[in-house]
Amino acid sequence: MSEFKLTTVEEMEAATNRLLETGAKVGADSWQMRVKNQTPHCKFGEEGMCCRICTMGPCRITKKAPRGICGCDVHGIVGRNFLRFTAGGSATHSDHGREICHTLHEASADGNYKVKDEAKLMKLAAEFGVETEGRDIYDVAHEVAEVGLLEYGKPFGTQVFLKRAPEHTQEIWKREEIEPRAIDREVSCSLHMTHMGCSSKPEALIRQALRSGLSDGWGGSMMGTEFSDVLFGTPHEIETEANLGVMVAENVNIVVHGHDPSLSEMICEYADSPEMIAYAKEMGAKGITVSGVCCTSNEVAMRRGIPMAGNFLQQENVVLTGACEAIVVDVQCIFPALGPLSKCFHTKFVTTSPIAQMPDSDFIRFNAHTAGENAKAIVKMAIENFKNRDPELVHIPDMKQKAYVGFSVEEIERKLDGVTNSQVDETGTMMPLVDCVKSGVLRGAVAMVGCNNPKVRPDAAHISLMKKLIANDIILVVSGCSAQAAAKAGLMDKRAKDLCGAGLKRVCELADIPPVLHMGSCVDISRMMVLAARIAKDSGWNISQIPLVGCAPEWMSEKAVSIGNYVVATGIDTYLGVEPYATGSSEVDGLLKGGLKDWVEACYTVEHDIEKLGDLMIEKIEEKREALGI
Ligand code: XCC
Ligand code: SF4
Repeated sequence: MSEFKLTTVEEMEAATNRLLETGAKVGADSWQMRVKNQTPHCKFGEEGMCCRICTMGPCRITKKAPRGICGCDVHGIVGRNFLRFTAGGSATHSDHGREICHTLHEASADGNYKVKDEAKLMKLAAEFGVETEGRDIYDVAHEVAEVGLLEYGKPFGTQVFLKRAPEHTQEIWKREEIEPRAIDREVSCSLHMTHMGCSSKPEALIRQALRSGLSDGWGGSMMGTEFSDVLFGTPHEIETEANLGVMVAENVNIVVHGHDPSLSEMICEYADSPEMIAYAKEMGAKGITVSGVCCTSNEVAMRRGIPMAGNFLQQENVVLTGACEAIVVDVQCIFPALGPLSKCFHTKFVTTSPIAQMPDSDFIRFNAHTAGENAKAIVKMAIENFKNRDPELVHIPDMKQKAYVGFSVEEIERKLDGVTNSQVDETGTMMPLVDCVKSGVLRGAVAMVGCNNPKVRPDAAHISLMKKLIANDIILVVSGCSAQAAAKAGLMDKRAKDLCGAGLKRVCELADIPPVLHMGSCVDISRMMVLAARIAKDSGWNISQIPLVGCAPEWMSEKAVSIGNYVVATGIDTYLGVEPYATGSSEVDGLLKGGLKDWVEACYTVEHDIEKLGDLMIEKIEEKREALGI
C-alpha cells in the first residue's frame, strides 16, 4: 500500500489552474473570471436592505432614507428577505422529497423502480399508520407514498416525523408555535407573510423562517431520505474514490450532477450493463466510467460506490478535462455556465428535468415511466460522443483519494455494535457513542455540511476545520459538498485516523471507521437530525445539551439557510463562515446570533476567520461538556 498523505488545497488549486489553461485555449469562461466581474458585490444586497417586493420600489435603506415608500423599516425588510430566502430553500428540498414520493408511488415488481429496502418500508408504514398485514408490498409502498404526499398539503395537523424528536424538543416547537404544518403551507405562508403590507415584525418573520425550515428538515428532506432508502437501499459502508482523477482517459466518461437519485441510479444501471460496455468498446473506448458532482454524486457514492469527481465549484472542471462525454444533470446547484462551456468541448450537456431547463443543453425529459429508455438513450449518446473528443485537449489531473462512505444512522449503529461486541439487535443503541463522549475519549461531534462559495477559499475551510477538529478528538459527520471536500482531501480514508487525537484514533480503530463520516447528500442532513434525536433519547440529555454543533463554513444556497434554520430550531448551535444577508438589521441579526437561544436553545455564530471559527466550536463543545459535568 502506498504511503498515505492528504491532498492539499494547494495541490487541488494547481490542478484547477492547469485545467483553466485548457479553458483559455478554447475561449471558455469560468467562475473564477466571473467572480472578478461581480466584485465588489452590492452592499444593499449583501446586508439584506434592498426591497423589491412591490413596484413602488425597489427601496433601499440608507441613513437618509430609513424607510421604504410603504414605511417599512430596515428590520422588516431584512426579516422578510431572510424568510423568503428560507422558503426558497425549504421549497427546493421538499419538492425533491416529493419527487421521490412520486417515484415510490410508481414502483412496481416489474417496473423501472422497485422496493429495495423492505424493512425500512415496513417501519415507515408503521409510523404512517399504514396497514401491512397480509398485503402486497407494492400496495403498502403506494399507500406509504400517498401518505407521504399528503404531508405536503394536509389541511390539519403537523408533520408526522416530528414524533421522532425527543419530547423536550417537541414541547419547544409547540411552545414557540413553530411546529411545521403541511410543507407547502409553510412555504406559501412564508410568501404570504412577506407580501407587501403583511408582516414586518422581525420576531414573526424569523419564527416563520424556523417553521419553514423545520418543514424541510423534519418533513420534505426527511421523506426524500427515507423514500430514497426504500427505493435504492439504505446506505452501508462502501469503498469509493474522490477527485477528478477518478475519470478515466481511455473510457467513456459520464458525469452525473444534481440531487435526485432517480435518474442517476438508472444511468449507473445501464452504464454497467454488458450491452453498453460492449458498445463502448465498439466505439473505441475501453469501458464506461460514471462519476458524479454535488449531491447526485453523494447519493450514488453512498449506495453504489460510484466515485465522486468533485463538489460544487469543481463542476466546470469536469468539462475542462476534455474527457467528459456527457454531463447529465437533474436539479439544483447546476451552473448555467455548463451550457456555453460544454460548447467549447465535445461534451454533451444533458438536462433532464422540467424543473431545471437551461439554454445550450440537450433536454431529455425524464420520468418514472420512461426512466429505463431515458437512461439508455443518455448512455448511448455519451458513448457515441467518445469519437468526437479532441485528444489535444484531454487532461485529467492525476489526483484522487480513497474514501469509505455510506454512514447512514443504521450503519453507524452497526459499527457501534461492533465496538461493544453486543448482539446486533433490531432497535440498536447509541450508547457506545454516548459512553465515549461521557468518558472524554471523544470530546464531541461536529455536523459539517454545505457548499463551496468563492467568498471562502474553496474547500480550504472545510478541510482545515476538519483537520483541526479531529486532532482535538471531535468526530465529524458530514454531507453535501463538505463531504466531498473531505473525501478529496483523503479524510475519509481510514488511515486518516493518524491525524486524530489519541481518543478519536482509538474509536476509529475499534469501530473500523474513518474520522469523518459521510452521511450523504443535502437532504440527508435529516439523517443527522435522527442521529441527534437518538443520541438524546439514549443519553437522557436534551439535544441542546449534547456536545454537538453544526457548521457550514462555505455555504451559498437558499437550501443551506433552510437547513441552518432547522438545525438551530432542533437545538443545535450552528457556525457559519459566510454571513446570511441579515447584517443590515441589528434586530434580525441579533435574533439569529443570540435571541433564538431563548426560543429554541440554540443560535447562529458567524465568523469569517476560519481558524477562529474552529476555536469557537471547540469552546462551545467544551462548554457543553462542562454544563453536563462530564
Ligand atoms: Fe449544492 Fe447539494 Fe450546497 Fe453542494 S452542498 S452546493 S446546496 S450540492 Ni448541500
Ligand atoms: Fe418599498 Fe415597501 Fe414596496 Fe418594499 S414593499 S418595495 S419597502 S414600498
